[in-house]
Amino acid sequence: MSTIEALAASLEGARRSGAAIPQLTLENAITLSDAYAIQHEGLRLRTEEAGEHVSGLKLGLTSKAKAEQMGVEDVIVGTVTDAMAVPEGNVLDLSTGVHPRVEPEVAFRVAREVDLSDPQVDLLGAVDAVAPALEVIDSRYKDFRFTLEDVVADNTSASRYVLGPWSPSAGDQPLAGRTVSLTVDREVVATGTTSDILDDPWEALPTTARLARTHGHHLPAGSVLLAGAATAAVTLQPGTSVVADIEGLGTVMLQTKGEQ
Ligand code: OOG
Ligand code: MG
Repeated sequence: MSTIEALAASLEGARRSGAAIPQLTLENAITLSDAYAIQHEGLRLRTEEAGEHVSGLKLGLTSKAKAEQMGVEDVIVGTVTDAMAVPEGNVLDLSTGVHPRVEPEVAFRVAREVDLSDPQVDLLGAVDAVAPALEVIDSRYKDFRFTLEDVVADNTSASRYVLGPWSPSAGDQPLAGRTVSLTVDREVVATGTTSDILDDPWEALPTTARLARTHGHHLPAGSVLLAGAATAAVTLQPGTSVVADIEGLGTVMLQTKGEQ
């Protein structure tokens, strides 16, 4: 059994080289708590050693479509950094990725600093805006296959994200029941509804607070929370234009380039 540090380093190596590795759980007995320790060590490599800054948190597997696609049922949490944020309008170069996929999401802005270790934390009350988002996920494992513990260790496959326009929003704005579509080069490739995200995207706030408290995640002021995909993810190809449209919230676009 390798150490937490060695396993985190092998995932980070796969991310940097673009060469997928075997699932950690094939050779190592990893508990969920070990998996989050590996995730946190991977984040430490990216922040303390590589100078990235935490820009928010993300939930994964909050929709049935995603749970079924990946064969993993539990909701998971990961961390995103400023290096993962792709400003809308920038072209994402895919030549350094492993096997990226894209999925449509709802994002929340958490305006003020919150103490996620506090069981009484009012994360919902700290949200001041909502936006359509695209998440690029890129598993560091071969064939994009993993167990719950593998994907948690791999920071929930986090790779990149793009945010659309923020709409000011307090917790009372209805967000359930809105149609979501994902379009690649003007062709609709996936559709769903925001109700697919935990029945209501607002549920992402208490869910994040609970998972963050259990697994030791933090959120600086002004950070983003990605609530999870509403549809299955779609393989991202170079030289394409991807748009997520969320009814009433607007659209967000990502353009890609790179070698096929
Ligand atoms: C795990 C990450 C899932 C989501 O929105 O459900 C996720 C994966 O599918 O690789 O980000
Ligand atoms: Mg996602």
